[in-house]
Amino acid sequence: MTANQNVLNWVEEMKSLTKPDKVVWIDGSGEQIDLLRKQAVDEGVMKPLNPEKLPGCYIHRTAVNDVARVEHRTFICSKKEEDAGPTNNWCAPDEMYAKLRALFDGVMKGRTMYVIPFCMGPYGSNLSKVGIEITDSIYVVLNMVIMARCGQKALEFLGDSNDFVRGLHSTGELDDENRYITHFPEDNAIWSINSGYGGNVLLGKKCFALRIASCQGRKENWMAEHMLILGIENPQGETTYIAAAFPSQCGKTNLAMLIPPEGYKKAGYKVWCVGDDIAWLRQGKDGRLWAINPETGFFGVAPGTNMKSNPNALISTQKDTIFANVVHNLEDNTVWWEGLNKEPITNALDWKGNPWTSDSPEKGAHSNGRFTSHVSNCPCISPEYDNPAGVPISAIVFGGRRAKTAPLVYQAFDWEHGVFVGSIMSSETTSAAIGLAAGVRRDPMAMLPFCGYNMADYWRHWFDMGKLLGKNAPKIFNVNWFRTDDEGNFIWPGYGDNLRVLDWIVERVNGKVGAVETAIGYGPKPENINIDGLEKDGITLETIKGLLMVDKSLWKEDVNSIKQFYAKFGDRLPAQFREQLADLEKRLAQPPGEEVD
Ligand code: GTP
Ligand code: SPV
Ligand code: MN
Repeated sequence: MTANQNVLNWVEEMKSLTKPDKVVWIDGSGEQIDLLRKQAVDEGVMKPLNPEKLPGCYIHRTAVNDVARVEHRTFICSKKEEDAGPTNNWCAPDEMYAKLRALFDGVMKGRTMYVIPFCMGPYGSNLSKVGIEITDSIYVVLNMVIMARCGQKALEFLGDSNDFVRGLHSTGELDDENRYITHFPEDNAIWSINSGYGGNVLLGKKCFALRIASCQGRKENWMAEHMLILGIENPQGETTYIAAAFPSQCGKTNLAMLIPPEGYKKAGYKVWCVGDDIAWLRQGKDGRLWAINPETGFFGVAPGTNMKSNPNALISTQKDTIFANVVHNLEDNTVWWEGLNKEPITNALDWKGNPWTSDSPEKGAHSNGRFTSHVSNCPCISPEYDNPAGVPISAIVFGGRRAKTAPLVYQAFDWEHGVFVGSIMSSETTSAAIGLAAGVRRDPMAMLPFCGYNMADYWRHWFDMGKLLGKNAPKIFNVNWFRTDDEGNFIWPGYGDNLRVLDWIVERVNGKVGAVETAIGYGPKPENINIDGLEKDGITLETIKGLLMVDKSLWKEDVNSIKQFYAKFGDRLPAQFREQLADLEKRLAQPPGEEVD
């Protein structure tokens, strides 16, 4: 398929290490994929679902010990430990290669080795990059062809260049004590073994597009971020693009595909999804920051997805989708998960494959059960999604799950303050990774598990990008959809109604609305959050005032925990953060500020 000697040599080397019976190159053709789907069904890797109700859809189950990312077994193997930094697991490259060579030696005996050339980003974009994933999992192949541009064209885009990311994966024995998700940023290499769960094995996604790409971006003056990208089109037909970083399972897919509330729809607002998980951002010729979505599919959380919360995501899963770890409804050979609908399920298998009904005490789907579907299935996919230039970003939004401290929305005073706001992000942990302690953890820029180098250097890169962009830098905001009342219920209705908050953000970006200065940033005047039509949810101006309230005593506690977190980085912590923190403490000690324009 290629004459590129760098590619051929590397594939040959991996072949002699893993010793497969057979090698199959993925060319990206429909015929080959159809055959592989049939083969996967024959091998019992996945089951075809009801062809009338869910055409082209399949259900797969991972091993029960293999349902999410494994942060404790994920390594950044840079030569120097300090280059991985205090938030990553580190191992010297030689040591890790030696350990993994032993595990990979002969691992593909009796198996087929698939070679998947893929391109992250639109062909022809100066932001796009090629990777090659070698795997012995047909499930990986069938997911990769949804999630990335795969096959012959990716090799053509690479030409005879040696600049490609080398991904090696084997499901091995699925032994969780020998599970390793390892990254060698200095070699552009990723080695992953003993897992079959998407986030650990679809190497184009978190491993390449965030961990390796974050290192590449630092060297090449661009950014790889855990961000959705969406466009908001106003009734005049002008579209403003926003990139938003929320930690795993904190609402990126939902926000990226939101359906405007009735009033906005009637007025002519539209929301376009460019991406739901990852953004690569670079300064354009016009000086602004432009973003592409390097992926071509959604690897979305199934539970909670329904026709009310996220119709666009649900519709995206109604054809040509691979489901993992959800309920298999045997009654009509379809899928189900908690929060899909209230239909009683009488004859089904749960995510582990055991008989299950609605009366069973345990949940039927795993809370990290996922769907893999192509972006073209999404009714609101942006017409700009495949544009090699990307889309210009006007606002960057950070957010997390905070029951109390963080208000519904606030704006950073400027870029430097915005980087500080991103660095102090924190969120309640979710089931997207195995073995995380329950509670709140710091997750700067939603990149804690995904930054491929020392986070202190990563923040410095953010400051440098701000300098580069100057007056063209996007405005930075923070949101929190997850404040709860005393009974633990979410106060803000969320989902489609989040557009009401994005509306304020867009108005701020376009200089059309004022704000009030609070201790933590610029907040909206409560009456500037549009609540028309929310009376039915019991939302009043008073509710908004409550949601926007900055509780200074909680923030003072937060300052202490920020100091502890920053202390991990020692002298490497950017000096700007010490100033920002001192300014925050000063503001927390002062009376509230003035209204500003
Ligand atoms: P990853 O794919 O893990 O990166 O997750 P994500 O950030 O894309 O999160 P996703 O949109 O899949 O949402 C995760 C969970 O949060 C789901 O259970 C959603 O129902 C819930 N959720 C999303 N948006 C909102 C919201 O505005 N309010 C509330 N209360 N829940 C939300
Ligand atoms: C996340 O955990 O942020 C995901 C799912 O998007 S995974 O691909 O597993 O990382
Ligand atoms: Mn994610």
